[in-house]
Amino acid sequence: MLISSILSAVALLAAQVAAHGAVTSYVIGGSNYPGYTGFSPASSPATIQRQWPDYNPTMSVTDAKVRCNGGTSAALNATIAAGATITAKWGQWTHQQGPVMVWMYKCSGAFSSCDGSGTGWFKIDQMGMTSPPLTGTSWGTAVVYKSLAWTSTIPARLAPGNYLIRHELLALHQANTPQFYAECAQLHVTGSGTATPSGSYLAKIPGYASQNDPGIMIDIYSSTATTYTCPGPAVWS
Ligand SMILES: *[C@@H]1O[C@H](CO)[C@@H](O)[C@H](O)[C@H]1NC(C)=O
Ligand SMILES: [Cu+2]
Repeated sequence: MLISSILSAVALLAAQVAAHGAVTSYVIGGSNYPGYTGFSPASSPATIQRQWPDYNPTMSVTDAKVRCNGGTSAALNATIAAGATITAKWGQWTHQQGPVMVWMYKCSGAFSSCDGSGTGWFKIDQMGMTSPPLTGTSWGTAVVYKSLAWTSTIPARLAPGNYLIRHELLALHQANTPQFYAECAQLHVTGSGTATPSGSYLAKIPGYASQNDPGIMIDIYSSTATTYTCPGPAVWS
């Protein structure tokens, strides 16, 4: 009896750990770029992705870990042309309520000294709820649940340079208990674009919105809202 309750407690814990996820690879121009696998310190081969410690959610928009799930610079970078697509892939993902938000950040120089600090992050893509109810599955994260992938286009007019790309899943399935899942990778963007976002398109991470933002602190089970607004700035495209 005692042993069986311990065993079911262990099984429950394992299920909870398995109930999270992280980006584990990228596809750019038909090439596959493995992401970080295994928990840090790194034992996997060098990647374009900043390493992350575990699948656990970050619970606060002001936690430093929300930026790149704790990752610091990676050894590699991938070249991508402005206007081309990048697909992020998740090894596993289980939540279907909440937005997907894809962000970029222009590094001023080498990736090794690019930490993503300051008000330099901008969104290139996002999907919140496309139709109610809030408890349904018409959400960006439901697309990731079904396909374990998310494809975005690098804006064609974006100026070339070294950029971080950050894929963020915000899971809202627990009332007033937001869960942030974000990983970053290093991209060398090429092309003849000349534009970079400014002003209200830019945010700092952590802290791109208030923890009390209605898109973050929400009880999807008691709210009667029929629309949802993603937290943070508008998409720059
Ligand atoms: C990006 O990777 C290339 C090799 O693919 C390397 O030559 C280059 O130095 C890297 N860029 C940075 C800024 O680390
Ligand atoms: Cu989870």
